[in-house]
Amino acid sequence: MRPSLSLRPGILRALALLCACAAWLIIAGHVTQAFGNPSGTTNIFRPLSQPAQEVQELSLLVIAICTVIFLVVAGLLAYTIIRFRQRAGDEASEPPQIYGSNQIEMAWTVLPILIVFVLILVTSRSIANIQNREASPDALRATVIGHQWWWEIRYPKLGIVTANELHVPASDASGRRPTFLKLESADVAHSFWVPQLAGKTDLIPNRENLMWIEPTEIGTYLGNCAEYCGTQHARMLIRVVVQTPEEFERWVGEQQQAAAEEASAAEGRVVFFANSCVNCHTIRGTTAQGMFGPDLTHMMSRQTLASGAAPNTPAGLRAWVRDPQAVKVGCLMPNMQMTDEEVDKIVAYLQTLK
Ligand code: HEC
Ligand SMILES: [Cu+2]
Repeated sequence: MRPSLSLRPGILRALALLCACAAWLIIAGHVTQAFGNPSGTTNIFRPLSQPAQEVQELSLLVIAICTVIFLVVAGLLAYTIIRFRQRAGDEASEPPQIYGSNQIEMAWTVLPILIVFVLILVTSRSIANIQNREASPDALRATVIGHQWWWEIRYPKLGIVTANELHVPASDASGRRPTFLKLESADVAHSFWVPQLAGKTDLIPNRENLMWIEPTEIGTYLGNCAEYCGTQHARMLIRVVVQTPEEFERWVGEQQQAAAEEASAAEGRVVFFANSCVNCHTIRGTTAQGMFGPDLTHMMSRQTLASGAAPNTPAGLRAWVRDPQAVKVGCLMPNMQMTDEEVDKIVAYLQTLK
């Protein structure tokens, strides 16, 4: 007799339904996140480079082992529930009461230990493979600094500073060209995550973290900040542009040059330097040396504005300079309250920064 249970089947059923809904929401949320956008460019199950491939192989093995365990346990449970359920006329007689079994106890102690041991071994092997990779002296090195809510990208040896788009050469038959990244933060914790290239690595204030990538396919890879860092965390997107070694060299050459000085943009330059833009932005070769916002020396070479918040088109740029708060609410560039005329002039100037 179980009066307390049988009295409230309605409540129990409602609770079970609630749990099922919660579980479904959590699973659905993870699946949508994993499969992200339909083109698959942020799909964790479609790695295109080391170390993401190594991570994926390990994950598939772990998922496979867990699936087998789940099927065995759930199968036995379902079998027991159906086979030994209470049938009509069972009330009177209690089933035979058995005390334990040493064989079964041994089996369910030893088997899990073996499984966990295998998982520890394969996981340590993958971690070692990824973390022990040494940079050759001539390897490309870049520093990525997380800011609320954009990425500063520096190539110290090459003398390049840019933002939000990391350019790297592809490895191919002619040579291996891994890029070693030093990750830092200017404010709060962020996390660098480009799913098709590598796992996540955090950017922590007052700390240097290291990671490497070695893409082999030309293309643009998309990523996100993966550690909640404030209002515009969701629009702190990162692009990794993988180029042939020749294209990469050309890009390096262009980025190393000082800013262009085109006569047509003289008026806009005056407005830019008369405003406090210079306190937050650097334009190399000029007196603008601000470090708070992205380096604008070659900003027209970038595909997007404000870390993927808007496309880098004349209209997008105009909207941004007019009122960044309308494009990326809460971002750390204030509305500069400029007249239409001033906006036009500044945008004309910015467009010469190729
Ligand atoms: C208080 C500091 C500050 C001032 C002043 C400021 N900016 Fe910014 N600016 C920023 C920050 C921070 C960002 C990055 C915002 C983000 O992505 O969240 C930014 C982004 C930009 C970008 C996009 C760059 C890119 O590649 O994504 C442009 C262009 C820009 N600012 C132009 C200007 C101009 C023009 C002025 C002057 C009229 C100006 N800024 C004044 C802080 C400032
Ligand atoms: Cu972030």
